[in-house]
Amino acid sequence: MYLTSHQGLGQSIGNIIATQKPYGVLLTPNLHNLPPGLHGFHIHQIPSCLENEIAAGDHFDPYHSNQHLGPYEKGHLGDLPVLEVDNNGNATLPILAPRLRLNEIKNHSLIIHMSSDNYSDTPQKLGGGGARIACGIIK
Ligand SMILES: [Cu+2]
Ligand SMILES: [Zn+2]
Repeated sequence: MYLTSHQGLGQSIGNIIATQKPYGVLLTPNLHNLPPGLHGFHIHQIPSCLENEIAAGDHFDPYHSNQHLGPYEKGHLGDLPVLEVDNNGNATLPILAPRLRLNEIKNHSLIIHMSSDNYSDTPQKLGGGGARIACGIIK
């Protein structure tokens, strides 16, 4: 995963390991240098972090739900549980994405947003996460 930069990929902040479990995909982060607190965390369509991460496109939505409803409803398949960053700027708590299979998330991107995610399109679209602060490609 890399911080946002206008010049392309910014500073590396660590990685996230994805593993298939009986109950979904477990994402285990080993990330540093992030703002403490909860952050919106999604799989985006396009495997690119360029153009200040705008190139990553919209939330992964292979079934065209056109709705941001979070990880436990039938909206965007790329809607993940929020990412928790501790007071030292590290994220290490594993996150279970119960609707995903490992083979369908490859060749997309992972994005961390500045603000949290209320798993809804109201009062703000896409959970209200705002700016994209970090990005990585799922390989
Ligand atoms: Cu996102
Ligand atoms: Zn979404």
